[in-house]
Amino acid sequence: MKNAYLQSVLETVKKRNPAEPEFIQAVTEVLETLEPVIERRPDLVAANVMERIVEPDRQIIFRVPWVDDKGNIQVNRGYRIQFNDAIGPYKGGLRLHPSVNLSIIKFLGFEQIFKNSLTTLPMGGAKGGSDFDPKGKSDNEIMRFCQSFINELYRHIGKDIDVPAGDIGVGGREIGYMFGQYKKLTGEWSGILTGKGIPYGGSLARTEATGYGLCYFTDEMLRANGKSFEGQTVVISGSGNVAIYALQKATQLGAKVVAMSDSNGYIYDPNGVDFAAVKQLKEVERKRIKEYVATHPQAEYHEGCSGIWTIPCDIALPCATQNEINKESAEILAKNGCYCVSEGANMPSTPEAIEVYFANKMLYGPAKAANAGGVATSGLEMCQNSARLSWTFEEVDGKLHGIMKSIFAACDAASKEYGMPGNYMAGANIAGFLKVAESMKAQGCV
Ligand code: NDP
Ligand code: 2IT
Repeated sequence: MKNAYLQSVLETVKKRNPAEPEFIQAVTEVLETLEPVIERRPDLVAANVMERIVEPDRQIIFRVPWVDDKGNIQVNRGYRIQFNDAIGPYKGGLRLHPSVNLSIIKFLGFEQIFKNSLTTLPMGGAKGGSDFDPKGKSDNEIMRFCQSFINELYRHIGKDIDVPAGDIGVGGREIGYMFGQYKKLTGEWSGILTGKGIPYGGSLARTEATGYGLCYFTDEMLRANGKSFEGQTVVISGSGNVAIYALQKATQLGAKVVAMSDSNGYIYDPNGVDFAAVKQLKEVERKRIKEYVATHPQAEYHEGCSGIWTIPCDIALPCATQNEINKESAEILAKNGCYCVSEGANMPSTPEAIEVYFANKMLYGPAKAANAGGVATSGLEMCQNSARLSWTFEEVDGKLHGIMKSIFAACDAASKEYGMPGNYMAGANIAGFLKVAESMKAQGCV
């Protein structure tokens, strides 16, 4: 990065946030790709948009005490980072995982600004969560944790202020408990969370949206480059919400998905992973992916999650977590003939892995564009709640498909306009950034 202004912004970020490697990683990637924009737009430099956009509007950190089934009081830390509301109310998921810390929530909140801008819907960027580990907890413990989390968070959210949703460890069950507690505390029925159950204001197709959207985006990218999912071998990491519906849609589009994983290990099924079996195992029984081989004897299970990238494939869809593909894994993917990596998870590729993709001329679908279907459909849930009606599955899925096509078109156009055709990472960052930057400039120094 040669631009002195961007260099100084990055230096400030590093100095202010020394213990936040994921946040610095996300900011570095965005600033590097915005260099050609900044060179053309002295007005944005004059408005000091960059230094403002890397500093969250506010960071809320709070104690979450809850009583476990043995009667002991446990304490976790809760977060909500309201990063930027230039184009709409704050919007973004909640993550419950023991690895959660300020750096992780800030990187996710920062990415969410540009992702939400790409959806074409009016949503600002935010993220939240806690270092609470849902694994092995009873339903009652999950409920008590969620209620305590909302006991503090409720005062910071609102349907026109900040609308959280799910992420790792947060699905329909958790959203239900949080929604109930918000209603209890405020006495108000309001669309303050998305990913709600269908009987109480949820949107059809929200559960499927991130995985389906990932495949719609990837399909557009493949077609623009003379390829398609038809007959291709696909590897999908993770076996949670995003991974399960990416499996279903990729299979519907003619691909064979041969591997999936969780944080313990991965399965390889040469016949193609069985969608109904994985859905039952993970969504209903909440068991480990290892159990899949008990009912599918042709499949193999291997311990350790990074081994999944050694399975030869044409297309890789990382759908688990950040930095799950490092340089070494990317090199193995490339060597085995993988020509496309498209990201369902947020920031699943390390910067060194991304360099490998470009060096090998692979198609690369960056997270903030490729996985934007989830939050886009959350935006559609908000529309339905405001209008007090509900659309059919086909209607929502059709809108989602249209949005993913428009996101690819925007990334493609920006990559060409700024002299980097085919670099959809730069295209996504530029297209997402410009709308937010124009809005910040127009709204003055706030
Ligand atoms: P889930 O909790 O449903 O599933 C997460 C999956 O990833 C599980 O299989 C989990 O395995 C695995 N995983 C999580 N953390 C790790 C880790 N540290 N190492 C290895 N594997 C891990 O979450 P989602 O499917 O909702 O989220 C997956 C990714 O997609 C995340 O990066 C999330 O930010 C992103 N995303 C989610 C959206 C959504 O709408 N849900 C929207 C856009 C992006 P295990 O069960 O062993 O923990
Ligand atoms: O990373 C993401 O975009 C999400 N977890 C979904 C956020 C949302 O508000 O639906």
